[in-house]
Amino acid sequence: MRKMKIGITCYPTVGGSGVIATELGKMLAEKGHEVHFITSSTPFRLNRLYPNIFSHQVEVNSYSVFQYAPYDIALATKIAEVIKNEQLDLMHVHYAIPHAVCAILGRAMAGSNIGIVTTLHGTDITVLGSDSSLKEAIKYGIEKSDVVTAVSDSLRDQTYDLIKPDKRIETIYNFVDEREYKVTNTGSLKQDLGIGEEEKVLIHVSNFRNVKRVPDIIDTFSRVQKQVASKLLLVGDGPEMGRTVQQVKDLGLDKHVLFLGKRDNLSELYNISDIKLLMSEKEAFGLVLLEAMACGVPCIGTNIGGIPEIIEPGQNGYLVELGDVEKAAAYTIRMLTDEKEREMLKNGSLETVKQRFNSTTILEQYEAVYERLLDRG
Ligand code: GMT
Repeated sequence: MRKMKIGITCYPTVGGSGVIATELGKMLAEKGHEVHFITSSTPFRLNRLYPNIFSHQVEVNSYSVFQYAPYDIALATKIAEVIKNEQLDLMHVHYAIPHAVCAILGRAMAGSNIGIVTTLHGTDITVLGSDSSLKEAIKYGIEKSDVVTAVSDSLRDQTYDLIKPDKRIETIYNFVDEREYKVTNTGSLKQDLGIGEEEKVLIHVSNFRNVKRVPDIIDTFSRVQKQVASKLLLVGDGPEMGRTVQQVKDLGLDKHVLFLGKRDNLSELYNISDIKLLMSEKEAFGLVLLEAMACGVPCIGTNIGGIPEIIEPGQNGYLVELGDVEKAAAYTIRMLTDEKEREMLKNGSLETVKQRFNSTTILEQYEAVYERLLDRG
């Protein structure tokens, strides 16, 4: 395998796309490639010094003459600068807009012909794709990229339906860093969080946006709690948090729901959990499902987007239709009370990650894409 100089642009803050871009960069660097992150701030998972990873920060200045700071132009300029100064072999950008469009502009500014790989993660297609002020830019970003990947077949198909690009899109699934997400002993964590040894633990992790349908999580838990002594861990924060707190109060669940906010130690939290819930109305993939499964936690999710490409009913969890909290509660209660089934689903979850979403295989798929681009000359 040739050693390459790879530029990566993503949203560096918390979020699945930022996690995947950063973990990919770290693993590529571990394999000897030189990785240049070109982002608005240092990616949050880039938490230590890596000798062959470089972070180039985009400076966005505000000017009183402009109503909005020109982030996209500043990013394109930075990409051009890094392509030239570092002699990059290719750019891998996450999100069609603005990142693919910025990379295309940056490449032109640099007078270069390096390959651009664009990975679609969901929101750019399923939410922004129906915004007429952005649709043409998304299509342009996709069509002018050299290779376009989507994180699930569902997202690939939705992109064809919504954007209708004249471009082949290939699916490369997300992955987890198995060194971080694994079955571990968490010592007294359950006790430290005030959870009784005999109590079961449900977990939901998200950015509490509308699309995550957090009220369905609470409604499901409220049904479960009546029958099984249990606690619900809510991890993350976002625009729907206020409403969630109110709903928990209204249902008298205050003592049973733990609001943990944004956390880094997700692996430990999964390791004290029995079931993971994800009831979204839009979800291109659902990286949090993989992270949970890698820690041996079976999942219940909606039959939406990429979720059915991860959850195999009866193998590693169950699927329910959007909003079907009755069914979600029934499955949860069964899984929590039937030790044998839970053990079987736990093993199934670990197997899913190992067989279909392991980092070695996914990394090789990205490297094969990069090789193809370099061979093109
Ligand atoms: O889910 C979010 O709101 C965050 C968003 C992001 O940009 O990080 O997540 C998207 O990309 C993740 C990584 O590929 C996927 O696991 C999520 O399913 C996807 N979110 C949506 O499609 C809503």
